[in-house]
Amino acid sequence: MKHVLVTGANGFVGKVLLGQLLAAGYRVSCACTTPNPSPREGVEQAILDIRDPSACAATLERLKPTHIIHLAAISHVPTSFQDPLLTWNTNVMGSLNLLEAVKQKAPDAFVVFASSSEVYGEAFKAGVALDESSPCLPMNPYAASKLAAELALEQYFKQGVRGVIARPFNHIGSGQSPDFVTASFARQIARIESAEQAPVMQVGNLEACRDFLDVQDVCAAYVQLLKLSDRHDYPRLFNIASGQSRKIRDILDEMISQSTVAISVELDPQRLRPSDIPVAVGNCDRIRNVLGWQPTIPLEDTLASLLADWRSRTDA
Ligand code: A2R
Repeated sequence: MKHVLVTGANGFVGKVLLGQLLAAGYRVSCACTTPNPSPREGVEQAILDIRDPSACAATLERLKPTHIIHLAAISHVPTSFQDPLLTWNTNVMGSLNLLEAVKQKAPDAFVVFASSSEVYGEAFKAGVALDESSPCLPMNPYAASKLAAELALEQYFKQGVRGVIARPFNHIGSGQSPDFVTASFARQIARIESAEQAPVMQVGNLEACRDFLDVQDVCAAYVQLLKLSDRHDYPRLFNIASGQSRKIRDILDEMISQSTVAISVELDPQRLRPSDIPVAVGNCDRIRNVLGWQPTIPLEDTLASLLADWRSRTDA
């Protein structure tokens, strides 16, 4: 039976991915820095800090996964500016520790590495949908660390490790931290509707355009990428994108239109990123052609469920 180990399983993506892997019939194990307070039935847990090489080796030796989806990372761009050492240690050295452990303890395991569309950085200034052959010009420590991890991974691929690199574009959905834009909007709307916040929405750059995907669609892509392990020949790198660019102002308008109260908007300079790019959009032809994957969830539905999630929370 195929046995998938998910690192970073307690994170935003990991929680959704575990459900999809179980539904697809995989045996699933998860590696997390702390025990999951509500563990899923049938999922084995390993406590693992990927910055610890011997712990990575011991985990892989014990679990012997056939597949690994490596999500564990410092994933928040502002955090990568505040704590670059933590970011590089986790995203680069942590990935290297895991790959060394794969090489030694589970050499046949197939690795799906969750990189990021952020690696394209300055290349987005061309204003066109970028494909996997576009230049990578990272504009922040997070993006640079993901690109460095990709380079390391490619060396392991050359030495016989099997796997692929995924570059997901902006994925959103229930459970995402309000440090990210759509979750921040949803949280504020929920708080305004319950009179916990004045009816003024604090926003950052609304003019930026981004390629948004539902996290469920991104996880479906990861699950499909696992199937490449049955093939001998496959591309090593895949964009996971919708191919559509949406202005953040339009997303805000859509979410406010779904609100039950009148809301005004105020610019918060602290929410502006130091090196923002006006338009980021991805070309997803490769994953569509190779695996038949395409996004299935309309953005409006994702935004509605995001809002419903924040309205239902007592800790918003
Ligand atoms: O900090 P924790 O305990 O919540 O765990 C986070 C985990 N993580 C680590 N795991 C093992 N060893 C470490 N040193 C370590 N540092 C962080 O990675 C968390 O559960 C997970 C990342 O989750 P999120 O920040 O929610 O990221 P998200 O959105 O789920 O993204 C998944 C992946 C990341 O690699 C992104 O860079 C990529 O997709 O695009």
